[in-house]
Amino acid sequence: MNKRLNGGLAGLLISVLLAPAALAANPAITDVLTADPAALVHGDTVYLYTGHDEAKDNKSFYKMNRWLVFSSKDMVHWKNHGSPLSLKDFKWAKSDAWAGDVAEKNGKYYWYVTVRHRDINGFAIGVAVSDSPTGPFHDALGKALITNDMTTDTDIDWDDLDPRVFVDDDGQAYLFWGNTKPRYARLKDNMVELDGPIHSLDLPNFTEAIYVHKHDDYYYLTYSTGFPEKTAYAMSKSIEGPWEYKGILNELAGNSNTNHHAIIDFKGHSYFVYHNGGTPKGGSFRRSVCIDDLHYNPDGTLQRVVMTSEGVDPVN
Ligand code: FUB
Repeated sequence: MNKRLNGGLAGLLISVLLAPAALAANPAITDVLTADPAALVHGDTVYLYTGHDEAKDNKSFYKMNRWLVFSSKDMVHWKNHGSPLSLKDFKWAKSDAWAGDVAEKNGKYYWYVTVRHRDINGFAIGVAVSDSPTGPFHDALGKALITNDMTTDTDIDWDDLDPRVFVDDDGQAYLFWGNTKPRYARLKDNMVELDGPIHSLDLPNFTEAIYVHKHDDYYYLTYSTGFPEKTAYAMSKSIEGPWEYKGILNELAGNSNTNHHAIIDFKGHSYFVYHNGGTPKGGSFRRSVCIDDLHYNPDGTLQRVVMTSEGVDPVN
């Protein structure tokens, strides 16, 4: 073999061998703008459910008409499953396909979403259902599950948004939601009816994006606080509280004035999934999902999230 060719092949081989494995980076999704992440672990796969920011710039407000689904087996490579749910799927909705959350129950997948109601003033929460985590989803009720006239103790019409659905170890499902005032209610086994009254919670400086998860012996309630938003958290031994406030979990998310998040355990690691405006021309109305590690202290408290450009390592 000629010496030059031999050197070229050897060089190629060395560079292939020394090349780093696929590395993650934040934002984790860059081919489309993604906001308000929700995440669901099913077997060896994570499903990521997001809103779609379509605003042309960051000067005006949100332009959001549909939701998106992605999946990954390693937290680094994400498959785009397109948009199996949009505003048009809710005949009673007017506009604003805002934040949602997904849970599995009895072999079906329930996607709770925020929209503005066409006939009842204010924001509302609808629920879509599918036999598959990637859809197609359809309106499970043909009407809203929560409307603004069900919660009359605030004088704003955007207090019924940002649903978080949490299914406890005993199978009981709970819906948490709210802006300004955090609320929750039990869900019936059919996942499309409330099972009892709507309760209010008392959390310091609550803005929105309430999220509840369980890890080992504790329940964690995380939420956006202030504006621009940081993420704060509280802990409890019971899903019904009382919740003990523990402080800030995540600082301002760069150039995004909102800080919507989800928390999952997957393949032995814990993750904080959030959004910032980290793509070119990104910002508060042009957001992108990011993923960083979440660490628990031995006493169950949470270490403050370190938001990184590098993102997380792949897991197998
Ligand atoms: O995406 C619209 C709204 O911004 C969400 O409902 C809030 O949580 C905030 O992220």
